[in-house]
Amino acid sequence: MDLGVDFLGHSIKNPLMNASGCWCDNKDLLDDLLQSEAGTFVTKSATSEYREGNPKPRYIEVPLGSINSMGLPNLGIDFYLNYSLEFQNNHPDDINFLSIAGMCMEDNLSMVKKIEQSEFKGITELNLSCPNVPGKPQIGYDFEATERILEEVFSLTKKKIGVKLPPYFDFAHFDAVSEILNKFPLSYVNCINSLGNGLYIEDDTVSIRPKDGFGGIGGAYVKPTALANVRAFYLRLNQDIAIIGCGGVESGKDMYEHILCGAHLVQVGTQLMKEGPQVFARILQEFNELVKSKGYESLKDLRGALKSM
Ligand code: YRO
Repeated sequence: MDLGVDFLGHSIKNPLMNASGCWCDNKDLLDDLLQSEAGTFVTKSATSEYREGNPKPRYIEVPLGSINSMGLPNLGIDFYLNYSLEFQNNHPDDINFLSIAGMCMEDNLSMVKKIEQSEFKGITELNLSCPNVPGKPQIGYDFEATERILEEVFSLTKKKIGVKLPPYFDFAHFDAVSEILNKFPLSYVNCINSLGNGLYIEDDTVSIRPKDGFGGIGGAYVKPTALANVRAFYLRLNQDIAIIGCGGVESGKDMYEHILCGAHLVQVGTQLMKEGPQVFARILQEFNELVKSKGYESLKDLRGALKSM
């Protein structure tokens, strides 16, 4: 089957890519993604300046997934923007995603301005798990702050912007967030970021050093939550807002389920960290066999086609 996707007018050779934060924080890792079978890629969430991030160990793999409290280690917006500009010069028909997660509103707005003033033709992903005022939850869980940041961002740029959302668990929250997102000319939403502040214990001890062991959960643990969020937003958002699915994708079947729920593109995080960039070729092959056996002739027929009982 032809796995090409038309994503907001850009043609992408297949729907698979990395999840932000995974295999994308420096030039060598990003170059590995370019060499892989992934259809496109997203860079590590950037801040205005370089950040060392939290003390290690800050990421561990566990049998059913991963836990992390990386603390936003990144090379700063200039590096990821320059990498993206060089990429588009060398691959004029392709696009990539540039993720930003400012440490405060000003930080986000100055990065958006910088991107606006550049020749960047790809899509900016605003990570709504970025810090809010101390004592408040992350922006994505503070609906007034979510609306405020989107108002500010869209007042500064005409370029394409998507948002990375944390997982939501309540229909009232799906409704409230969708109502806000539908007010803006958003390109897409990406569901989901890691499931916040889990705790993994080994030998009576927490398994990562920062934050007394609390960290974001990824992998098989989060797939049902990820699929629910993809589906919930697919059913509520304006038709012209695309969906990226992220969470628990280890196999062609997982990728298939995300698209069935409404995803246009599908991201691989924990499994990419476990297996390396060869993961994309394997999942794509498994996906291809599965859609063929199910009798689908195009991705368009599959997308959103989840059946009710
Ligand atoms: O710790 C991280 O850098 C991190 N880990 C995640 O699983 N998701 C994220 O969005 C981030 C970066 C943003 C933040 C959680 C550190 C505020």
